[in-house]
Amino acid sequence: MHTTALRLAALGALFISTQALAAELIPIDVHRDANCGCCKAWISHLQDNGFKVTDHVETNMSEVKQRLGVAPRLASCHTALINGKFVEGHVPAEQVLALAKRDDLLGMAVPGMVTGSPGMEMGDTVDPYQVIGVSKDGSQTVIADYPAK
Ligand SMILES: [Cu+2]
Repeated sequence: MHTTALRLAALGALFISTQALAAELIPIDVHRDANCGCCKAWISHLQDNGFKVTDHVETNMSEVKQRLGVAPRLASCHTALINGKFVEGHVPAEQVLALAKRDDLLGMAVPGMVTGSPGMEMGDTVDPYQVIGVSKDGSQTVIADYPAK
């Protein structure tokens, strides 16, 4: 009887931890072009880092970027949306997490398609890049430098 009770307790604990794990996944919407391979690689990077991605295949990404407030000079391939804020391009997951908590920002971007950014891996090559934050007044600031110094 003792053993059964212990087993049940163990099962209960297992169930609760699985539930907690599922609840901790962070929802994010990703808009991308159908033929974008590196966009899919970036989605995998998010999924590997605890995000639950809703994938939107678009026919007109420039219209999506305009609607979400991404300035043309910050543009990359895909555009994501988290807590009402945009994530443009191959932004590392740790920065996306930070953005979710930053209510002073409209969004952040890694402009272009930088070799070595998440989803743009090519061997060991990492070109330097910056994560740019866009404030509500439209001003832009450097949030982070990669590779980390
Ligand atoms: Cu890309």
